[in-house]
Amino acid sequence: MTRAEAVNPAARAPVNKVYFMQNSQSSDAIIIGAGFSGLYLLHKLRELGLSVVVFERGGDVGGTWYWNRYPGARCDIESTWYSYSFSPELEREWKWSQRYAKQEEILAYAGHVADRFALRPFIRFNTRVDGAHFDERAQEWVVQTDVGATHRAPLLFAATGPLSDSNVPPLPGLNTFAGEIHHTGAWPHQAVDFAGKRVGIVGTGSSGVQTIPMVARQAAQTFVFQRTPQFVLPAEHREVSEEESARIRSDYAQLRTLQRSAPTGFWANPGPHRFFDVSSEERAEELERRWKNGGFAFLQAFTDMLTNEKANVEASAFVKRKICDAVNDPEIAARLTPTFALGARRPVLGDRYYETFNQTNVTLVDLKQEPIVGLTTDGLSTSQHHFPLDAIVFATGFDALTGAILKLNLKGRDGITIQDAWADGPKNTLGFMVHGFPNFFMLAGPGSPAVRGCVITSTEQQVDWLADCVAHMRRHRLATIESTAQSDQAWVETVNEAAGTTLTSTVDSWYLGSNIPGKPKVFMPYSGGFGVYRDICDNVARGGYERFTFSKAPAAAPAEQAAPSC
Ligand code: NA7
Repeated sequence: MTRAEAVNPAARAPVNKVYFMQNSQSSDAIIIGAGFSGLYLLHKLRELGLSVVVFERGGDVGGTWYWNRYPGARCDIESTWYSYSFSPELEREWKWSQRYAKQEEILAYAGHVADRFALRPFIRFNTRVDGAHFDERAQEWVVQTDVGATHRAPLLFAATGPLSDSNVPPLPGLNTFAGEIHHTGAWPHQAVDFAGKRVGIVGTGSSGVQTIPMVARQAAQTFVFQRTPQFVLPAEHREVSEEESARIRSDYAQLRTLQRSAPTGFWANPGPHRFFDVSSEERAEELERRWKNGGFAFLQAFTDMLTNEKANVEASAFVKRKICDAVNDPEIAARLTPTFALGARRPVLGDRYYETFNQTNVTLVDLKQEPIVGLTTDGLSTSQHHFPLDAIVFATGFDALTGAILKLNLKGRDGITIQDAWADGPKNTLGFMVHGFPNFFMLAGPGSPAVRGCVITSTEQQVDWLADCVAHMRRHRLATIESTAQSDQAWVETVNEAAGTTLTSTVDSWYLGSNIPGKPKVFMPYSGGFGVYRDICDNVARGGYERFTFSKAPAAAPAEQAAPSC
């Protein structure tokens, strides 16, 4: 008996032809991506009785956790929240060992889910989708993969991940460097040995902040090339004891209610007071308490800390003092200190990040003072120095939210390409659909709230909504669904309005696409909060899927005209 069969008797049943035919080139639905959203979508569509095939470019399930194997990789949301909520049995049986799960543990969890719900037989691994067009006559998507096969299905879902298209800056001389080059988002499966080496790390976002202390422990010399300093809050990693794990698992029903009530999709103990409604001593005490406990709860110490400018200045000053305390050299501390408001960019959780810069083998290079001019065979040059290196790590992030979808090379109705449709930015309705692309659905993409908090919480809601929509179409014999041009435009405006109420629209970041040269600068994720988004989606469904148009499936041929069977 396989592991899957041991945990789930359903896995012992023969693969049902209603769902999937191994050699068939067509199915009811195609899902691109077997990360967390793709896996749950596959499970839901199978429950509806659809035949589904999933194409996954990686060799296993897990999406971002399959690719991001760099040293120190972990989730910055606590494992209690960063997990599926759709199955109480799954919640009871899976034990997280750490407060913030490491990449290996999250990958193991994704594998467990795939086995437990018998999902693997429907996934074609190591298969990249290179193109897809909508065949209007057949009302089907025709999908091409890099293994040469063509597959057809009426429904096409991009579960391609919001942060999956790695951004390697096109630096002059990139191909001439003779040493090793790695990107954090496409890390080798074998451990990379940096012992005794001179290593350059470009980028100080979440991935850089997690990688840098780990590399600095091993490498002879570590050069950190920083373009924008971040607010790095202490994570305070720790093991989860047996008792704590048992308590969490037995309390999940209440915990999920709390989680769904949070605008970010995870619960971070929001404080009840406004910043200036308590004394300065009480404020300092509360900030200190939350700093010591670690995590994003620090940002929720007071209700208006990220919206009231004066409160934000004080809270930012608190963190800046912590940077000065942690870093011995005041000049280095100053270079590590952000100049934007706390919360204007998604803060980063770190583990003794600032202290790493006290190590004598670590050098901070400020790219604002001396930009990179290019790579040579033996290293990296800035406008002022040349740094001989044995290895370069690009922790330079992703072409977020749109990169992976654009690479699908979609052609919709009348031959319109997704590149044309999104020339001025990713227009869409509710983050789900794009006008001109019938029956093509997105998860965790532009217009969705996923990256503004816990991606799993968000995509579970999105999958549930989409599954209901598919069930509605089948019930009413509807062949296609498509968003209208007006509703796409209206959603872009809603996304912009919601962004305008936050600090995050005020500074450059990947939310705006400003990390990718030439990308339209448009605020992409929906920032109005998970609960508000859920209500909007539910109202649209209750209103008979207003904002979308449907076409009817052709009536079934009368029995006497049916083709004779052999
Ligand atoms: P991020 O957060 O996009 O960070 C990328 C980092 O790389 C950031 O410091 C960038 O500086 C830097 N970067 C990007 N391009 C360049 C070039 N050309 N030269 C120098 N430095 C560059 O990606 P991560 O992988 O760290 O994290 C992604 C998300 O994963 C994160 O937000 C969490 O949600 C989890 P910049 O800030 O653009 O000046």
